[in-house]
Amino acid sequence: MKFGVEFVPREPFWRTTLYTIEAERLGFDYVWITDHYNNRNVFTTLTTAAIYTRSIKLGVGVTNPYIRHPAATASAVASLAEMAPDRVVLGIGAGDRATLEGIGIEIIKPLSAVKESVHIIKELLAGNQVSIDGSVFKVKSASLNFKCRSHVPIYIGAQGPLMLSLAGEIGDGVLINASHPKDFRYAIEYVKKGVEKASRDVKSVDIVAYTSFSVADDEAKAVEASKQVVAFIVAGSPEAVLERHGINLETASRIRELIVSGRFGEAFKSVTTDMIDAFSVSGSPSSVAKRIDECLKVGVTQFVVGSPIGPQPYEAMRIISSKIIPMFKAE
Ligand code: F42
Repeated sequence: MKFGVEFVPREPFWRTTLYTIEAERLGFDYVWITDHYNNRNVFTTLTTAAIYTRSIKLGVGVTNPYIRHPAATASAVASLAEMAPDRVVLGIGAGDRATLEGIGIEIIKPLSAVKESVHIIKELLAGNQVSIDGSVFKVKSASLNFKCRSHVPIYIGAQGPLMLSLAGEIGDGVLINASHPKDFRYAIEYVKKGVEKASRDVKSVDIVAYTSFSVADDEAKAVEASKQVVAFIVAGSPEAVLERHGINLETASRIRELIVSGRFGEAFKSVTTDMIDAFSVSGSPSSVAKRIDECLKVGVTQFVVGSPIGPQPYEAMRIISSKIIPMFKAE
């Protein structure tokens, strides 16, 4: 099992950089930086991280075809790969609807947009000239004026069945935003459909659990810290997903209303134990290790610890490094 850590660049650069340096020192294989226009820029953040680290893989986690044209994304990752050869990984997905709609960008034909983007980016990174008359992108003639120095694997951030299948068909990896083995089992079935369609080996796809994670020596503190993130996940989850986990739809809908009306404290208090179990990996080192093991058994090959990481993220990273990673690296 490979281990990654996700940072949302809401904080000043020095802090994300410091956390990334620490993640590398503590034995994490990957750092993934999220991409939303209203946070600090993903490429600037990764560039700074590249300067101060030597080996950790630098993941764009994830960009989308709407905020930046795929040709511009290709140029950005190729530039980053020049600074950090063999360390750059590009994640791309449909994009966060709420954030994009807020600035007037509509997610049109997301499946085609991601598929065509991956094609454009791969060709440009390979040094080829691209022209495509796609259903989303019309590229007459594109090429980069410089060579991409190393291979940049392309991962697809996917939730829906068709996007998961597309990831299996064309991705070097798939980033699945979930925390429960049930969800990974469901998702991997669709990834496998794409793998079969393309006559590939499932082992060639890195299956990444992009989790909401919280660990502390004190189980109760770890669980408490995950409530805020879980409340937002519950509020944004489709009914089918809530039903898969046996979540009471009325309570979920109440949490959604409380969040929409800005009554966050009440929303967080309404989060139940089964919601925490379904939408986060939270608890003491031994209980989270058990969950990671279950994920491994259903086919996850990279485990990413995402927000909140723990009541004290710095301390949580140390716990993961000393008590959890060694259990899975020894295998
Ligand atoms: N989004 C961000 O904006 N920033 C991030 O940093 C980010 C990180 C991230 C990490 C992991 C991850 O899994 C997702 C992440 N996301 C992030 C969210 C991501 O961008 C997507 O919003 C999220 O994955 C949900 O997308 P989805 O894969 O479920 O795809 C949606 C759009 C969907 O509805 N998919 C359907 C499906 O079955 O997969 C397909 C819909 C479809 O078929 N559409 C047709 C088409 O051609 O695309 C026709 C629709 C039309 O418009 O005509």
